[in-house]
Amino acid sequence: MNYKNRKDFPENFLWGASTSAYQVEGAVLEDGKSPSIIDMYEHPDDVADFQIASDHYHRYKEDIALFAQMGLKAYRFSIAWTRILPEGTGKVNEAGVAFYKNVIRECRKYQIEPIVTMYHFDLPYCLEKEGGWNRRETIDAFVEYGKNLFELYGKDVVYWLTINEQNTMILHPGAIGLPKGGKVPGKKELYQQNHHMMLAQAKVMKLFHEMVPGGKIGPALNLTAMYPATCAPEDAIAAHNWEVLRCWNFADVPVYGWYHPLAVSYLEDRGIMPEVLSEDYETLKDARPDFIAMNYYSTATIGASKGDGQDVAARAGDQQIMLGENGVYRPAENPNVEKSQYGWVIDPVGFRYTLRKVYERYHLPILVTENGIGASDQLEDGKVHDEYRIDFLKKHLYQMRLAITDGVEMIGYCPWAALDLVSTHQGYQKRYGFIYVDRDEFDLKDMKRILKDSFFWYQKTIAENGKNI
Ligand code: BGP
Repeated sequence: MNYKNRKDFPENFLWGASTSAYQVEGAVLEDGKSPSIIDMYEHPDDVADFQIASDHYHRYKEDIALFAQMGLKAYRFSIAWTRILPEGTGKVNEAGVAFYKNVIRECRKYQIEPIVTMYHFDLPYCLEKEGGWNRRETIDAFVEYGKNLFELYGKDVVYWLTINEQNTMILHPGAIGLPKGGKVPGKKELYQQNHHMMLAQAKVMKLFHEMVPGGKIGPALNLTAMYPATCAPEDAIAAHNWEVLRCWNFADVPVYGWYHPLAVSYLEDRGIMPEVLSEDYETLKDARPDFIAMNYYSTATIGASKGDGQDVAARAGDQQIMLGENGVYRPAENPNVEKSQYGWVIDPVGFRYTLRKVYERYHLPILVTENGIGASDQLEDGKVHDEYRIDFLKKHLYQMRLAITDGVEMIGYCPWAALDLVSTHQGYQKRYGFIYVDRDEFDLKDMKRILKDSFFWYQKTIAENGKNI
């Protein structure tokens, strides 16, 4: 729909940026922190690991001062469970507690709203060794971790995210790494893990509302609209299949307390329905998020499964992510969209479309917790001319402004990433930040922070509250 006038971004719009603990902090075994699964997983030999990352653990003051200079109103970061409870449960590690107190205090010093992700792919390894999310005990461990966080930081943090991209962890477990010599768990096991995470999330949201009056909490999923490859009805059904199985089934549970009926039929038919106790439904129904957080990078285009052995293919540029499923859907090319250097579809209009769908479905305000373009930025004469990033963000914000005009209620926008950090499969070759971190894969150099052109563009955009968009 075209409009004569576009609505402005809301006055208190949270212009932010994001990171996650394991990708930015480094100091993986410092000050009492224990390893998480990410630290123990196998990663490609030719890219940086997470030992040092961007050394944010030691440089957070300098980094947050730069975020303030950029004008950020919000900083989304994750707390490493393994810094707070190195044994997964039990004894609290004071040094870890102090680190995040300091991060939050620095944010508040500059009137930056801290947005905390409780769990960003980094389950304590000690819990994984005992069975991880396969066990119901891990639900209790997550609730205990949540209770600690709400006691420690509930007074200072309003916005909380439970679990980052649960759908990625379940649908593409290899995307975050695999245990050494290990194999991807089977689907039945993964959906059982999913159910336990759903219960953990519901219990934590309930506890949060009891412990942090006035606070707001929500899930952070990777959500994306699907296009049918053609106007063939079979393609439309396939696109709907995958949209439900990939997105709505993960967001319906926290909001409505139910598994989508299409997903239940699929799971039962394939013999991979998790064990669900009758009291579990009460637990799921007993909790509700205050908002939906979503990570958006791309849309997908979907054709009907042909069952000819060629439905499944690796996502372009990413051998860890297999797309397509016999009898469900097969991925298709979309000739109407561009792609990034890494083969990711660039679709700003799809962003508006996804925002509309999410709002229409859940009637909850939306916080965008990731969006951005990974590129091999080049440092030349002390500058990084990342005009492709400016172009990407500008186009996405333009479409978000249209979504706001459409009536979608937006809380804020936290692109990925506040500063350069380790990409899980491409290390520092693929960068996302507004701030360049001067290190290579293995040569740490001086880790100097250098402001990219996109930094100044975002600074101006925030100062004008998006009027230039
Ligand atoms: C999201 C994750 C982030 C980040 C981002 C970019 O799925 O939540 O942690 O990794 O994707 O991904 P990549 O670094 O693989 O390009």
